[in-house]
Amino acid sequence: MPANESYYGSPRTDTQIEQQYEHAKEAYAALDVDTDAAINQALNTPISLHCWQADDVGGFETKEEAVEGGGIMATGNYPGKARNGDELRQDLSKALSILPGKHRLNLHAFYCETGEKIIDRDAIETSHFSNYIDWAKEEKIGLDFNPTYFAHPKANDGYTLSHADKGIRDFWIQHGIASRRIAEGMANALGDVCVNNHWTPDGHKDNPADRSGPRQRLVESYDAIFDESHGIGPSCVDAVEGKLFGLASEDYVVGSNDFYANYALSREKVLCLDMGHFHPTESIADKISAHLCFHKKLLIHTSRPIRWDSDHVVLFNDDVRNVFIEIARQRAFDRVYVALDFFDASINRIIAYVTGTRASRQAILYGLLDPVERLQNLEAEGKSGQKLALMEAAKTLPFNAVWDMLCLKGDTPTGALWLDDVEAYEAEALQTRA
Ligand code: RNT
Ligand code: ZN
Repeated sequence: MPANESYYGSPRTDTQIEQQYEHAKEAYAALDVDTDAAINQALNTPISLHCWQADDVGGFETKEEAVEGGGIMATGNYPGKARNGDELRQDLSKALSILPGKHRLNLHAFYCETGEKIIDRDAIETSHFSNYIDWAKEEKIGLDFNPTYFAHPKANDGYTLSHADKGIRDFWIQHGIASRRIAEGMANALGDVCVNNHWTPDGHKDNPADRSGPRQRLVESYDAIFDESHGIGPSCVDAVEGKLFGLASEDYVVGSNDFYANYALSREKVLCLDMGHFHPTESIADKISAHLCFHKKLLIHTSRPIRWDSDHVVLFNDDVRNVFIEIARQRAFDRVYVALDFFDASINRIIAYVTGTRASRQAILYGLLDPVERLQNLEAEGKSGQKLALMEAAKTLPFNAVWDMLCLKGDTPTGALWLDDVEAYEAEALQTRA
């Protein structure tokens, strides 16, 4: 192949991309859609990249023996996973270099770097994340955080914050408080806010006789974590994430969506909706308008369940498009935080990051290109047939030309041309990892 060609598509000049864009711009303008504004907004909508795709949700704690599980599991053994913080940051820098738009890094507490010292979860501090803070400054991105209420000996019973044993609950409460201090510390170091998302695996495999006790204890534990007396400022933005079931909690999850929707509303916390955490025929796109009648903000975890909460790499499919069309139709982009949540250990992990992040940003752009004014006017006039037909026609507008323009403005390759770069990185940096 000549030097400027790629197995993954035909590279085009800026002029070619611009010319195609001009045609697309006209097609959208005919429906009152401003493609320039949509590109700008899509580029400026932050997407928080989850650190855990890089190492299959393993974490980097210094500990005596490995502890696994806690309701989530990555499957696959593709070579090259990040073995420490340096490799993780190196991989993320590579991914960021081929991703258009604004990003953040979403860290989990068990990615702390404590050197030789064993420091348990109730005692970790912002200083154990200083390498990430320095890196975030270099990359000019924000940081988000998550307490890790799993993969720990005190999570082996399947209960943490809702455990019947007060000693175990107290340990996890201290971890929750520590996570909030770290989130505040990271936010202040970067002059930003930090979304701190709480998810616990607590639940029961089969027919618990008491469904109420753990839920009441979970309320009390969270109330202790969020107590004002800790003096944690508003730069730590706490969110809570519910779930339908997990591995070994198939029958009962203490922190269900109903639980957290009510908790978040009554305690003024952000409600997190993960696309994989509902019955397979439920769509979170339909839930957004219901929750936004009451909640000020939502955190969306873009994910892709296949038959169950399998956390597959996000693709540009109807589910994720519908979520962002819905947010666009409600003009609610300033009321949602967007974060990714998937992990696939069976493919090149950089490809997983880039594919899932680009798909999420494509869906954001797709939502912003929806001819919402016209559609809502038609509906208001009772022209439901015309509305439906226009919705259908909008699906095949020249979206790709607008996306390519976004890539050009975001200084990244179009299509799948970035794969050449990832393959070079794999040969140079990943294949040497044992
Ligand atoms: C688990 C939740 C949660 C996790 C991360 C690692 O089902 O989706 O968000 O994936 O905390
Ligand atoms: Zn999630």
